[in-house]
Amino acid sequence: MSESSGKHSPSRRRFLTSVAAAGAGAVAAGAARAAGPDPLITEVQDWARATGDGVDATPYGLPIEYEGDVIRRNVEWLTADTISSINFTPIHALDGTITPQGCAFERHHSGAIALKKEDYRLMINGLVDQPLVFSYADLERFPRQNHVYFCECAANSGMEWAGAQLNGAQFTHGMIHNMEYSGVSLRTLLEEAGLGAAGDLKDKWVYVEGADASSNGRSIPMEKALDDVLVAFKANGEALRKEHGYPVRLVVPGWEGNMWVKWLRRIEVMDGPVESREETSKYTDTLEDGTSRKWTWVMDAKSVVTSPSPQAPITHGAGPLVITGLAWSGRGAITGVDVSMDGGKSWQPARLAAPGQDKALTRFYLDTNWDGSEMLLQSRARDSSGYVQPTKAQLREVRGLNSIYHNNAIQTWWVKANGVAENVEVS
Ligand SMILES: Nc1nc2c(c(=O)[nH]1)N[C@H]1C(S)=C(S)[C@@H](COP(=O)(O)O)O[C@H]1N2
Ligand SMILES: [Mo]
Repeated sequence: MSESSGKHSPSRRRFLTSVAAAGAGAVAAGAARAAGPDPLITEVQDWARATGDGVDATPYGLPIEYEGDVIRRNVEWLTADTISSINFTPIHALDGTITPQGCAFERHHSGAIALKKEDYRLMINGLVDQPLVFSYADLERFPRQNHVYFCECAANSGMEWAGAQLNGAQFTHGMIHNMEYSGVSLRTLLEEAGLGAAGDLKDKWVYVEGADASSNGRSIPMEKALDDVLVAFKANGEALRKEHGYPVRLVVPGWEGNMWVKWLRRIEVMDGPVESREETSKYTDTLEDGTSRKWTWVMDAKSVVTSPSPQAPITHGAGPLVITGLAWSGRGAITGVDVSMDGGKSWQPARLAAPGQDKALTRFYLDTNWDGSEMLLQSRARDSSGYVQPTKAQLREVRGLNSIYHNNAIQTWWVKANGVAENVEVS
C-alpha cells in the first residue's frame, strides 16, 4: 500500500496501527483501506483518461517494467568469465511450475552459440545399420511428443555442502528449470538408423555431443537412451532460445543437466562409455576415503521453500501467510511434501497444487496463520520410489565434505519476527 500521496489522515494511520496490533492481519487491512477515501479508488487515474498501447506496440512481449527484478542472476565468485559460466533462475519470484525461457538458468562451457536451422545437422553413427544425418526439416517429419521435465545442474546447491553460504533460493537452488518440450523420441531416431548392428543392446551406450567448442560430450547407457530421452526443438511452445541449445537439444529426463546436450550435433552408438572429461574429472563426487562415486546420473528427490525466503521476505506481519515452494525427483513423481517451522522437530503436510508429474517440478503450498514469531522453515520431499529427502547431516554421513555435486539435502531458512529470512543450518 502506498503512502506517497500524503493524503492519508492521522486518524487513518492510527486505525491501521490498531488493526495491526489486534493481529487481524491481511484480511482486516482491506477493511482499513475502506475507512478513509482512497485516491486509487475515488480519483480518475491517468490510465483511465486515455487509451493504452495499441496492439502493434509489442509484436513479441516482454515482462512489464515493474517486474524488472525477476531476472537471472550470477554469483560473482562462481563466474570466472562469461564464456564458462552459470546463472540462476529467480525461483523465489516465480509461481506455478513452468519456467519461462527468458529467465531460466544457463550453463555454458564455451559460451552460447548462434546456429541457424538451415546449418543444423544431426549425425547418428557408430554401431548402427545405416549411419544417418538429419537436417532440422528432417527431424520435423518424425512423430512428435510433448513432455514437461525439470533440468537440474548436478552442481545445484553444491556451494552449500560445507555450510550455509548463499543468501537466496535463487542462488542455493536456482540451477533448475522446468519446461514443456516438444521433440522426437531418441528411440525413434536410433531405430531409424537401425540397432541390429549393435547386437545385444544391454551393454551398449550412446555418446552425445554438441556443436559448440566445448562439445560437452557425455555417455548414456542404451537402456536410458531407448527409454524417455527426447531430441527437442521447442520449449514452452516456442523455439528453444539460443542459450538453451537452439535449434535442437537433448532432454534426458530426471538425469543431471550436464547430459542435456545443447546444440546437439552427433550421437554415436558404442560398446562402452567414452569416460569423457564431463563424466570423470567433473560431475563425479569424491568421498571421504578419496574414491569417487561414478555414474551418478539421477537427480534424487529435493525441495525448497521459495517464499518466504531471503529474497522474498514476509512484508505483511502476522496473520494469514502462504508458504510455497518446489519439489522434484529424477526417480519419478513427487508424492508428498512436508513443511517444518521449527527446524525439523515437527512437520505438517503441504498441499500439492497438482498431483506430482514424472520427473517434473511440483508446486506446494502451506496456507497457514503465522503467529509472528521466528521460524526455522524447511521442506522435505517424498517421491514415488519411497525415497525421502535427507537432512544435511544424513547426507554428509554418507558422502563426507569433499563433494560439489548432487547435494539434495533439506534447506533451512531462518525467518525472523520482522519477516526477514536468512540461509542457515540446523544441527
Ligand atoms: N553443448 C553443450 N551442452 C550443454 C552444456 C554446454 O556447455 N554445452 N552445458 C551443460 C550443463 S553443465 C547443464 S547444467 C545444462 C544447462 O542447460 P541450460 O543452459 O539450458 O540451463 O546444459 C548442458 N548441456
Ligand atoms: Mo551443469
